[in-house]
Amino acid sequence: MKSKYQKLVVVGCLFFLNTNVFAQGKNKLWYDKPAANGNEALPIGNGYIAAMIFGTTQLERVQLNESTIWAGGPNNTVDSAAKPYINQVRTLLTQKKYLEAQLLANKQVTQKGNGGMPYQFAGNLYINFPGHDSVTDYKRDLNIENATASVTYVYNGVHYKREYFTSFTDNVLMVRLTADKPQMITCIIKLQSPLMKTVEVTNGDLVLSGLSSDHENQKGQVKFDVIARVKNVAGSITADTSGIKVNNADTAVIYLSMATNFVNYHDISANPLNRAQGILNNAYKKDFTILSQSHSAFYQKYYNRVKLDLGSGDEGKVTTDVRIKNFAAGKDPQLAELYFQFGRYLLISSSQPGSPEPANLQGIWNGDLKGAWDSKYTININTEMNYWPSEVTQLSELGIPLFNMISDLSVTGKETAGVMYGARGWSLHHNTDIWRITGIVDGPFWGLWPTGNAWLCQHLWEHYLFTGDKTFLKKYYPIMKGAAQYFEDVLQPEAEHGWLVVSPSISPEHEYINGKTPVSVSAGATMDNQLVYGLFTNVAHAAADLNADRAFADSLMNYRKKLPPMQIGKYGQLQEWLDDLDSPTDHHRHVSHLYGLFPGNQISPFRNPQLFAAAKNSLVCRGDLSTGWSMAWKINLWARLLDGNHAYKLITDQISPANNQKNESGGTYPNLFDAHPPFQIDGNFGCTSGIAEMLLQSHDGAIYLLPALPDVWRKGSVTGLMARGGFKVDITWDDHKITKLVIHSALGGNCRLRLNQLVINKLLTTASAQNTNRFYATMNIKKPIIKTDHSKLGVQLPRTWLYDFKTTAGKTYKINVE
Ligand code: FUC
Repeated sequence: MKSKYQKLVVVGCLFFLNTNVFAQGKNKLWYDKPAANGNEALPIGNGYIAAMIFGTTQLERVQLNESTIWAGGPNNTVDSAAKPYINQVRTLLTQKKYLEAQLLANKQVTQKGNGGMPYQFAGNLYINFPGHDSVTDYKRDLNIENATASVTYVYNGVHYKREYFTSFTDNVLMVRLTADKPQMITCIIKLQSPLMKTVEVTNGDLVLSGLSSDHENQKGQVKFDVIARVKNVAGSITADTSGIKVNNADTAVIYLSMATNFVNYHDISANPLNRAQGILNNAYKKDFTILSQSHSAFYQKYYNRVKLDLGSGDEGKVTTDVRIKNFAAGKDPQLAELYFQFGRYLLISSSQPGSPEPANLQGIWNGDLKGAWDSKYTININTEMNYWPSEVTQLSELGIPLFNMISDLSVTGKETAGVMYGARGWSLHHNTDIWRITGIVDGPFWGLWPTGNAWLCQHLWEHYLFTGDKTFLKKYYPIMKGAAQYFEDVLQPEAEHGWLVVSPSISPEHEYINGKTPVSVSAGATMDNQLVYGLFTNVAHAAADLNADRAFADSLMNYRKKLPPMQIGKYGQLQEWLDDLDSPTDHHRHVSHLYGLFPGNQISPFRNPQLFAAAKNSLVCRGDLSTGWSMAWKINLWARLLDGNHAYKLITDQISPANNQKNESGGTYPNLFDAHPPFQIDGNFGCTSGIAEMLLQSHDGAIYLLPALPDVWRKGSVTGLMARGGFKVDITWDDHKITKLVIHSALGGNCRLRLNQLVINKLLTTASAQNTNRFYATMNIKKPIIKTDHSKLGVQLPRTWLYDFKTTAGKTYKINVE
């Protein structure tokens, strides 16, 4: 037996060795107190399971999530009675009887069945440490460089440490409890859930079995199991249904697995207990350190692909909640770097290639049975925004769960297209859930928007543009085609010009004034026109690249000719609707008609400056302050408007302390989660994408380097951002000038660069004419209709230089720019 002194040395070494395992990184969130609520707790996850760590010393709470625990069961919400009313609403809109159209839609073209099922949290893991109430030297952190969290404090002269991660390689939640003196770990481990059916002890394991909720006439059918098992060094463990008791251990490691019966949206036949036991038995064979190393190595394969360096800020000096306050006051601009990487961390942790579900409104971290907007998928901006950073920040594979969902929706949406609209192809409205519902959710003001298929398909096309993956394009082409067929069948001739328009529809969640009454239902909203125009163009290009379906592509081009052009209204604004109905004092959070500027590519300062000026006028009128996601969208829009300082101003609006009392005020919670309010993760992802757009853009015929650099980022570097056509770009800049440029070409082809500076380099030739790289084909759009005085449409463009160089697939080019 070891002497007490020897044991002390061993435990002490382990304790401090562990500290080194989780090396101090620049990109850390840290705090000096436990979380008082979910907006202070720290998120970890692996795309299947997730947890929120509160770090309370006496009663630790770890919120548990499993991405497939949703209320209800397989169903769809197709309204078989809607079709004749949809036709009547169309007719009323053609006759410009807007109010009548609205009233009829309110009654008959509205949610009839359920409004989608909520995503639910699994429950909580509680760890009770008797007596640990007054502690000193408390620290809680989340290291996003290796995806681990920890809590340390001193109690009664003993240093305690807890470490947490959700293993990417073994799919378990791991919690290790250590102290710098032997036999100091005494605690009780419990599982609790509002969805609990039973809790049992089987061979020392604590097993909680639960069932998801009934909701809006749907029976809860997702069965799940959570299992906790403990491995201890020294001391003893006993277990009964009240929990697992650890007594006087040197170390205790909790292994926790979770699983459900969910197989896919129409199959819930799996055995959750077998699944959870299988996962746990496999992981339990491995020690904490081995699991931790493989977990972090797996994570870093994604995370390390992009590095952003904006210099040194206050990261080691002040806690993250204080950094947020300082940032809002104009200090510590480097916090944007942490926020950027935190968005990437959240995507890696909530959306893995094999994840059954894409990231939802709360990512994977909803802590309620019925969270905000059911914690499901809102397709009129929020779901798409979640995936804006994936391609450009080199996390392309993480889009796969979204692509899988689109594939499912193309099946469930076939019924909606056929039964509700009498059309081929597939369609859905502004919401869906794990069961892939496609009917109308909520009243027509929100739900009568059948254009989500076009927006989702943009992600399929963009994935191809970034990766050049033809196998992917071939697989998803029929889905893109199905969406296009739907619009071929439903587009309606508009009375005045004969343009083909989506009718009935809305400009998402917005209304125009008809006489004195606000009305939302409309025909030919600008966003719909842009979405359909983009879809038709992309499908035709896809057909050409696949050398297939020529006749269909030609028919789409014919339809495209008949879509409405964009229109510039009397205030010099880009019109949101077919008629000039915009108000210059309108601050609505949705900026749907600016889809063409971002994420679309139909508005360009170089190709159609008048539309560019009109989009800018619209955005100026809308103002800055809004919900979290709205401000995140505006960061991207201002980046596309080539105004880095305004984009940065919006980053400061977004990264400022959240104020829950004020609706639509945005902001950031202490744990860096974005506030709608309440917490909604799209703003995190949107801001990460916006920062990338400030540094690199590739949607407009060239790779534009540092297109919207704000004054405060005078010096810095970014490596690993992706441009369309498979180009990986590393940029270093000083005094706002590029000093170093490295480009890796994965696919070969012409590389066209746009810079704000003159470069003399033998490799580069001055570019003219069309870019020959097929991933850089720009979209020819229709000439806008202008109903304003042209003086409102002047644009001051930056002086830029365009260069070409030929690349070979697999080669890296260091370009001397000085
Ligand atoms: C849309 C937005 C709301 C919210 C919800 C989840 O309906 O208009 O602001 O983000 O989605």
